[in-house]
Amino acid sequence: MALAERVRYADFLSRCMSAEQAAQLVAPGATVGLSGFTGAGYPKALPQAIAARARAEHAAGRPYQIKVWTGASTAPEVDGALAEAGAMAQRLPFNSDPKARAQINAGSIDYIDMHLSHVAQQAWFGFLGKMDVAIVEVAGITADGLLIPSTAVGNNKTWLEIADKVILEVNTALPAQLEGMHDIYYGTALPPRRVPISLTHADNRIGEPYLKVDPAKVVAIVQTHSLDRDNRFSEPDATSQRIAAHIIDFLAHETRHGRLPRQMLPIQSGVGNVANAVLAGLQDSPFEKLLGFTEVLQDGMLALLKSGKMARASATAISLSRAAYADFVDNLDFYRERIILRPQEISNHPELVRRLGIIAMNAMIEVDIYGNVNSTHLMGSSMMNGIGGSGDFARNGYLSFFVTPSVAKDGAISCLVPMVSHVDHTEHDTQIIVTEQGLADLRGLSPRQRAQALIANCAHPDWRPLLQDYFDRARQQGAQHTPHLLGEALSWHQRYLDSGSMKPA
Ligand code: 0RQ
Repeated sequence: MALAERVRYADFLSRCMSAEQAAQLVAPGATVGLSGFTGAGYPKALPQAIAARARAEHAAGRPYQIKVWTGASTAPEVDGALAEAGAMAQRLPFNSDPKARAQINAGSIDYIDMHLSHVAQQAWFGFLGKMDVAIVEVAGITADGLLIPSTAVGNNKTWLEIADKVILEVNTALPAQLEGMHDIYYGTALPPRRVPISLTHADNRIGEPYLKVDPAKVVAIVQTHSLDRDNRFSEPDATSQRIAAHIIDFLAHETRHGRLPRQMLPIQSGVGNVANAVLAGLQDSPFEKLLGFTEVLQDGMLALLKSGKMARASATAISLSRAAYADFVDNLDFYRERIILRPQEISNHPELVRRLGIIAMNAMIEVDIYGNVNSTHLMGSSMMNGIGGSGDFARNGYLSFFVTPSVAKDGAISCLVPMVSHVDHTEHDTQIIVTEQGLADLRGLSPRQRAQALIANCAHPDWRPLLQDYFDRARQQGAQHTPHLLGEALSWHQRYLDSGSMKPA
């Protein structure tokens, strides 16, 4: 498709150029705001052209690195390419790319792992420094110079506002009928001038379908024609299905006891196989007219919309497998009525998560016997992905689930441990912990009661006696509010690092 069909704002046509030319506009040391959220809506060409420029500069003996801010994770063409070229000095707020992760853990990229709802406002407050260039993928530009957003909104509104210069990647592979799906809220102001966000139902529209940009800041328009990465998941395995079944039984139980309204509250679901298994489980559940209020809309939620089980879903990104994307494009008129894509400061906003009574479901790495949750670090020091939106939803939701298989690495690691090696969600922020073994409802329990519930319901049978033994011995000495044996509390992790298993010899 010709670029002119997508770029209807005549002034911009003279600013069209190749990705290589546009990469020359990104100076060494620049802070660059990229579009992109969980493998959707990221720029496809510029990051690779910047990586090529970095390699050329390095070959000529000149330094070249940039600071990269996004909505959330991107794709190999972005984080992978930039990391491989040694082009990233700083990265925030979320990464799941293995090449970038390796450099973060080697200490060569400064990684700032943030709550996703915090990013836009902290950028506005000036806490993160100044942004030089925003590089934002769009589906098109209207005759009035408004931007038709892509498959993710993320932090694009903020990047377009705060950056000195803007480069737009117009992706002609995106369906033009995306127009009208987005809801960009321009009512956020800085304290002390903030007003309540007037969203009272998950499916309210409170903004406009377009992103705005000051045309004077647009220094380049680059055409691309390629799809988002294939966001594919394996079929739910037996462990994820058991975790999902525990959650769905629990929701039915809570409804029967009047602690959940009959009309199920809106659902947030983290990414991954367990999340997809829960959504698949909801397909056969008694709940009707479900609503999604989440950050990433994946295959499982699209299927719920398609079957009519879910009425509408609000998110900041659509990350689909190729097969689900084909269905999405074929039925865009149907989905446009049912999907609302918002900036991540709104999709993840604590005010809204609490007001709407969201049911939050997120995966974790490990949990300790008192309910502190580690979502980010392997063995205390090694970054996996980041906290993402898990804290935005878990802390403020009506109900919050954290899920994990009870063991990792073929049983060498217990995911329930005496003390977590890193804390993302404290005992005050967690409610319901689920493994394939069972579910521990920690609401209203004291620390000692929590420990007993977690050990009895969530531990793998191979590890339960060891956890019980730790807890029993801790109960025989020291203060008894949160009994611990400090000399032993992290010994399980140390043993794994030393011997490849947490189990005592
Ligand atoms: O390592 O691949 O080397 O074997 O950790 O584990 O089982 O592949 O985990 O894909 O379900 O992700 C928490 C990371 C789970 C994810 C996390 C090892 C394990 C493996 C990964 P290997 P799995 P999943 C919405 C909300 C934070 C962000 C979030 C995440 C690797 O869900 O990033 O919630 N969450 N966002 O072997 C040491 C343990 C371990 C362990 C597993 N206890 N100790 N290693 N592993 N358990 C989305 C956004 O916010 C954008």
